[in-house]
Order: sequence, then C-alpha cells, then structure tokens
Amino acid sequence: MAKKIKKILIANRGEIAVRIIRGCKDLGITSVAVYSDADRTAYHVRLADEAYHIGPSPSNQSYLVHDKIIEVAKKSKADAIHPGYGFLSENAEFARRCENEQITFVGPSSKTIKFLGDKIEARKTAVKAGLPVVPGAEIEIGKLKEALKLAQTIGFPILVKATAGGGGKGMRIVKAKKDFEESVKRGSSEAKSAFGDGRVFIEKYLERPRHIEFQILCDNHGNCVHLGERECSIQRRHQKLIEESPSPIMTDKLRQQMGEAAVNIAKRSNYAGAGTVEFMYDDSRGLFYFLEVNTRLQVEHPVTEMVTGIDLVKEQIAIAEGKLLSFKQSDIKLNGHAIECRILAEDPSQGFVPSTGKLKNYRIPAGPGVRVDSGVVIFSEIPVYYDPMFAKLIVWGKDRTEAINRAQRALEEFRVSGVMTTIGFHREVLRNKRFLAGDFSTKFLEEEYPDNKYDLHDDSLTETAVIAAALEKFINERKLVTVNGKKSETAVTSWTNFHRLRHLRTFTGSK
Ligand code: MV4
Repeated sequence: MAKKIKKILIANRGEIAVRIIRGCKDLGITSVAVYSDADRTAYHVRLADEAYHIGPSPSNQSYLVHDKIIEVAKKSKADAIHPGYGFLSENAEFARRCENEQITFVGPSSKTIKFLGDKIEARKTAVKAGLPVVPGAEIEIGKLKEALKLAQTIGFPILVKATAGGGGKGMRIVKAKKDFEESVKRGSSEAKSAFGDGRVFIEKYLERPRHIEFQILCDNHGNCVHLGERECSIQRRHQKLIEESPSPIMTDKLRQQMGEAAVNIAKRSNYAGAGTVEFMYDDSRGLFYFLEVNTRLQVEHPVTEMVTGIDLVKEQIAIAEGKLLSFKQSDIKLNGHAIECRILAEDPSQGFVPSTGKLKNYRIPAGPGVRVDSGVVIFSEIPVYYDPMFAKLIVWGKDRTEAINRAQRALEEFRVSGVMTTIGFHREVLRNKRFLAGDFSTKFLEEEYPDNKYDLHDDSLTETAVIAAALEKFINERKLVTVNGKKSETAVTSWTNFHRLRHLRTFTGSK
C-alpha cells in the first residue's frame, strides 16, 4: 500500500488551505502552499513551510491548472496533494493524473470520484445498497413521450436534475404536465453547456425537505464508519450559511438507520477517505431519502470535529498513507452540540452581493467553546476572483441552547471593517423564533426573509461612532496655556494629529 507522507502540497487557498497546513504541522508534515498573483501575501502563504507562485489571479489560470500544480509538486518533492474543497477536489481527471505521477491524492480514487460524480450511477448504487431514494427515473432526451409517462406515474411537481450536476446545479422544477417537455429540453441543453454532458433524470419534487448529511470515514481495507450528521438546511441558493450537529430532529434510532445507510453506500462503492452522504428528510412523513455523495472534505467538517473530537484532516492523511482506521463505530461518541456560521464578504441586505476590499479592522472572537477558521488577518485584501467565504465561526456547547448563546456572544465580539459581511445576518437568524425552535427546512430563509430584510443587530457601528467622536474631540482639542503672561492657544503637534487621524480613519473605514 501507500507509505508515510512527509510533504504535502495544498492545492487551495483561504481558510481551508490554512486548516490543512495546521493539520500538517500537527503531524510533523512539511506543507507546500501555492498562490496566484492576488494571493502573493495571503495568510496561507505566510503559514506554509514553502510557497510557490502558480500564475495570474483567475483560478482557471492558477488553482485549476493541473500542469502547474503537478509541476510544483514535483519541484518541491511533495509526496501528496491535498485538494481541500472546490477547485480540483472532485476532479476525477486530476486525481487520475496524480495516480499516474505517483503522487498521493488525499481523497478517494479517481474511479470512485468519477463514479459517484455521475448522479444516476450514485442513485443506482444507493438502490442496490438498500437506501431509500425519492421516486424517480432515468430519461432519454430522444424519448420524451415515454419520459412524460414516467413523470405522470411519479406525479407532479417533478424535479429535472442533471446527471453530471450536483449541489443543486442544473435543477428545474416542473409544476405541471404542460411544462414538462420544454423543461427537460432546456435542462438538458443547460447541462450540456455547463458540464459537457446533457443527460438528465427526474425525481418527485419534495417541497420543504431538510438537508441532512452524514460524515463518513473509510480506510483502504474495507473499514467504514460514520461520524453522525450535520443539519445544513439554512442555505440560500444552494449556498449553505449555517450548519449544526446534531440535527434538531435527530433521534438515536434515526441516526442509526441513516448512518447505516451512509456506510452501506460507501461500502458498495469501495469508498476510501473522508466523504459525505447527503440526504433529504421529510418532516411531515418522518422519512429520509438518499441524494448524493460528496467525495471531498466539506466546508462544514469542523462541526463534526467539535462533537466527535476527531481531527478529519489527520484521518484523511492517515487513510491516504494506507493505515487502518484507528476506531470502530462503537468507539465514536457524539458529545454536545456544534454550530458553524459562514462569514462571507457579502452584503445580506443587498441580496448577498459580493463585497471586496481591505480589512481595515479584524478582531476575531475567542473564549470557551469558540473556534474561528480564518483565511485572513487584519489588513488582508479580499479579492474579487474567489469564493467570498473568508472565515468560519464554529462554536461548541453542551447542548443546542449553550451553543446558540456562545455563537451570539462570539458574533458580538467579531469586528470586521472594510468589507460588508454576514456577521449581522447570523446575529439575526440565531434569534429567529423558528430557528431557536429547530423548526425549519431548506426553504427557511426565503420564507422568513423574502425581501432580504434583516435586523443586523449591528452595535459595532455605535461603538465605532463613539470612538470616532472621541478622536474628533482630541483632534480639535486646543489647550490654552500662558506664555510670557499672555494667554495663547497651542495646538497638538502635527505629528500627533497625523497619527490620531490615521487611527480615526482605520476605525471608521474611511479612505
Ligand atoms: C431535491 C429537492 C427536492 N426534491 N430533490 C439540491 C442540491 C442537490 N444535492 C439536490 N437538491 C435538492 N434535491 C428532490 N427530489 C430539493 C433540493 C434542494 C436542496 C437540497 C439540499 C440542500 C438544499 C437544497 C435547496 C434547494 C433544493
């Protein structure tokens, strides 16, 4: 099998690159960063043992270029590549390239990535492994009459999904028979241009599902465990914003059933590595349905780390080294409750438009039960080219109430100026009555905040105003002194004034 990994190239940027570099340090593994023009001074570059420039800012000229990443891996003599999430993490061709070049890809085999990336294959495997799936069917674009019959058997509303899609990309809801043909044709041509694969399939559309996923870990020797679930229903346009573990609806019995289902599909697909099995859960029926398998480490992996005490990056590396899993299912104990809030450089009140710029002020929270995975530091630049998520707040509490209270405490401490963020949005959602009651679905945000009107609970603005007012007073301060018996006005020196003004501008984010 594989051998000890001494040096890892991290083919990513931002908070996940930082997270993986920290994992390497804990294991005594040398870390190699790569960076684009925009990331020359990025935090992941500063933290890594070595760093190599890989090209211009746009990711299709840097982080996504297979040749450049492989070239750096060879030049730096890295024996493995960790892809993080996004970018090359679920690219079967890149994983195969690594296999051919004798570089360990930290993740499942290229075959597994390719196989599970095909949503029809994944669905068929789920059925074989005994998992419940939503009523659905494979359809042929040339046989729309037959497809319509299948759709009518399933019953409207129907969801058209791209076989090569995933994460909600290329889905279309069809409310009635008359729209069916048109939707299938459009869905197919969209899938063709987005993924180079026009195949589509249909499923019964569930109106208000929860999104619940299970973390799995499987070694290369047939051992596979699950690490419990993550509730990911608080999302907007397939972009998750808050994740937690356990799910508010979970029971021991349901967890045992869903966890067993997750392990079963993993075993059927010869899975190795860390992975996530996604399900929908229908509250009204108390039933769950298989959706898809994500073959990467996910953004929300820390909530699982907080409730299991297991370091997922460390486990991924151990599996890639060919080691046996060091625990059995019965060794895994879920403790307390964890919540993650994604901190994005976006303006929630303007429909989450991206907000870029320099972080004039950046103060991250700490204290009991608080973890911040951040890809930036004060004065970092948030570039336009990449994902707007620059940090994650993860909190742990003995129960959901304590976790929510700690999240609120941490969100109040968090200070960011220079860009608009989702911090205020989280302050609002974490006091929402339905959120507090655990009563929500994937439709939560559109139902509760249809016009993107949030009370952002932003007392940082008042704090800034107070500081600004105080500084103004200092700057305008004039001391009356007596010189040679004459009362005269002495201004503070221009040097002092210069620095007070500089501080004022930093605090207020002006200029
Ligand atoms: C669905 C669905 C309703 N019915 N399938 C979106 C992501 C992709 N993994 C599958 N998704 C969905 N599939 C049927 N038959 C609703 C969604 C869905 C969703 C799923 C998980 C998380 C968030 C979501 C948001 C909107 C729709």
